[in-house]
Amino acid sequence: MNPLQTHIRGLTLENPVMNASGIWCTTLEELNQIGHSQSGAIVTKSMTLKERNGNPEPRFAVEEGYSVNSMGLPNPGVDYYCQHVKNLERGGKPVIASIAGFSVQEYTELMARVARQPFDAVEVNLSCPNLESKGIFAYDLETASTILEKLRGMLTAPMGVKLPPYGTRNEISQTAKRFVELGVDFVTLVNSYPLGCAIDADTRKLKIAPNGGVGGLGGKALKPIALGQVLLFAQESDHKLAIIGVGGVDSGRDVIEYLTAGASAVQIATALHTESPSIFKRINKELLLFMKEKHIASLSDIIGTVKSAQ
Ligand code: RRO
Repeated sequence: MNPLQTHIRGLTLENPVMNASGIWCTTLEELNQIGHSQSGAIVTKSMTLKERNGNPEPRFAVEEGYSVNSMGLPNPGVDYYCQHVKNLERGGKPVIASIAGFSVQEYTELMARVARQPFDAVEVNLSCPNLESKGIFAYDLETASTILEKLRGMLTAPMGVKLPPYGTRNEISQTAKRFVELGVDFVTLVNSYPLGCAIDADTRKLKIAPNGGVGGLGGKALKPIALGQVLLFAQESDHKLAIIGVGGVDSGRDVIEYLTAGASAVQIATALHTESPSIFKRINKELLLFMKEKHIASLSDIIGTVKSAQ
């Protein structure tokens, strides 16, 4: 048996580490590179109905311990991904389509198109931090529920939702319980924290240009925030939602922490950008070594097994 194998509802992954939407996954060439790597799955850039150039540069700053971005959803459009998914060099891995609309109707249209194609799951992005005038759909549970109720009926494959960090336990509890009722299969926790900022002390300049220099905070600084969301979503959903953890993963130990908190898999964003898709091989090697040292035969032996500090 493969000790790294894991499951996200109906999906089987040969290992629990994959790219996060947005990193190394916009063009066919990048997606094929993920396919050839030791990633456990391939996630696309969030696709919109029409092609987008995204925000003006500079729009992504990688700093010591964190990153800030305001990409603004640059992507070649849903038809590009629908056309290329059939020929993707996927290396036997599941392919997850990430979709991002600007209205309920747009989400419906996007789902109608991807549901007809050989994607293995759909991750509905309700948490893009960088659409200045639009707000974040996930922070409005009623609108989010309207979208997800419509989409659920259109897809037989697993449907997940990418969420932003929430500020209260109550919001997490209400969201988790509603998503279980709506038949959501998995949640991806979390998207970048929406109001990050990086400034250069020498020049006193903001490091990214769009949206007044404020954008999504990712990288190591996001990890404790994301871990808290994973822990609480697992508890508040009574472990009925599968969870993919994302935020600051760049070692085998990080993966163990997310799995212990309740995730079944993790995604990598900032560290993948810095290190390239060879990162998956390194992290899987670290994971295997950790498991051997601790006599852990299978990842299912640790998922959701967090212990209290006393
Ligand atoms: O493209 C982006 O600006 C972006 C997206 Br869609 C997202 O979901 N998260 C993020 O940090 N940036």
